Amino acid sequence: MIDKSKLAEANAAHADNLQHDYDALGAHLARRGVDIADVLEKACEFAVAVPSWGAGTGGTRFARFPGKSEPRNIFEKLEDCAVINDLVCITGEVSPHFPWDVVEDMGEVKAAADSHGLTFGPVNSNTFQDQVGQAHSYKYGSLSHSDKSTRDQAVAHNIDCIEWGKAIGSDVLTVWVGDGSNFAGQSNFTRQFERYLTSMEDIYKALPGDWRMFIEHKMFEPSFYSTVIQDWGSNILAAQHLGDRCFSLVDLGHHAPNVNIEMIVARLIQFEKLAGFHFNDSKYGDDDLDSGSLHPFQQFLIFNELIDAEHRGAKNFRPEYMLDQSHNMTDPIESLATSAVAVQRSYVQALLINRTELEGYQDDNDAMMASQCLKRAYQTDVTPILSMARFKAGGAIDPVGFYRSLNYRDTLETKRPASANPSSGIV
Ligand code: PSV
Ligand code: MN
Ligand code: MN
Repeated sequence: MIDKSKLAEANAAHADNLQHDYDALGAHLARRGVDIADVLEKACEFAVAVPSWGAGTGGTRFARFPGKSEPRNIFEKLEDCAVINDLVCITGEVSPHFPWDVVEDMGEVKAAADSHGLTFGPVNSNTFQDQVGQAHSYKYGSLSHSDKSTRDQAVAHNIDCIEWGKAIGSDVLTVWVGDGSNFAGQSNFTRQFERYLTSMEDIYKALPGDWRMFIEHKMFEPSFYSTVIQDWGSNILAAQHLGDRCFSLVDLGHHAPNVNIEMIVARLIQFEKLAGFHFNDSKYGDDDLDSGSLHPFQQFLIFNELIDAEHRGAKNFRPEYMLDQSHNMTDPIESLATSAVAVQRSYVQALLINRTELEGYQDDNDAMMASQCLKRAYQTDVTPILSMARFKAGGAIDPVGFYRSLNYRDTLETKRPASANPSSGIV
């Protein structure tokens, strides 16, 4: 999507400084016994998927302020996702949301992605919204609804998602439902969860043998008193109930403030149920702010757990990384590119933790040194490694600066006239 000669020219202006900074960091890390080349290699292998719906300008329940030249359909979303990947080279996978991203011939969607060098990650179902012409409303729930016909409709939609997913080469179905209640006494918690599990059993049965199913928990919203899969407890119970190919997905924004998310991650890994992540940041709850924009230390601590699991050779450990953000104030391309790098940054910082030393401090109950051991990795500015990884992969040393120089949105203004409700569904 972007002009390679312009990119080469822009990179040339930064290349000498980058090499200088990279060499200086390399010398510093060498004194700590770390070979920067090994870290660079791992940084280059890192990947995080982008959500198709994140390419559109989001909104709140109060208003939506449409962005200039925002994508109006899956093909235009893929164009923007291709730009992001051209800039940062770690977002080659796109996670679609259905039915927002459904077209008559899903083969065309696959072909479009192929033409951009993109592939598809987990597919997401949507039974938190009514679609035009649907027979039964989800106002009072979907997979856990008291009415069987409504539950069946929600199950059928998830099975459709698997079919659409097959057509585009996905092998994961992520299920998040908004089911819950707003009044004490409105729903019987146990019967509601039983109905949810029965519906999920039907979906699980329809899963192809090489597919996995991810369940996403969320504490509140759209329901404000109770939510069926409100936390990792209900999530892992459901995943364990459903079977070996069902896992629990952690969306960083779906917990109460101050919850120890890294510890939840450790538990899910220990019991072989970690599906992966929807990365974003949050101050209050599901704010869908840019990843690492508020709590980069928390994100680093999560990667500490992930790298620890990798080191220990944890069983059934194959986490999928994905962003899930809603951009109301920034250009989604800039936010998604920046967030992808912020997640990669946490990963690279966590690679620098001296695990042998850390274990020693933990065994000796040396709280201060254990904390300093983590902080030493966290406080290392790994920017030169991240920039070098992009440069080597053919991306931009300065992604946002270069993107701005393209005036991308201006060039698309006639091709993509403003639309009040793009198919991201987020209004
Ligand atoms: C719900 O808040 C959520 O995080 C789920 O992942 C949805 O699929 C996504 O947002 C988009 O609405
Ligand atoms: Mn999510
Ligand atoms: Mn969310």
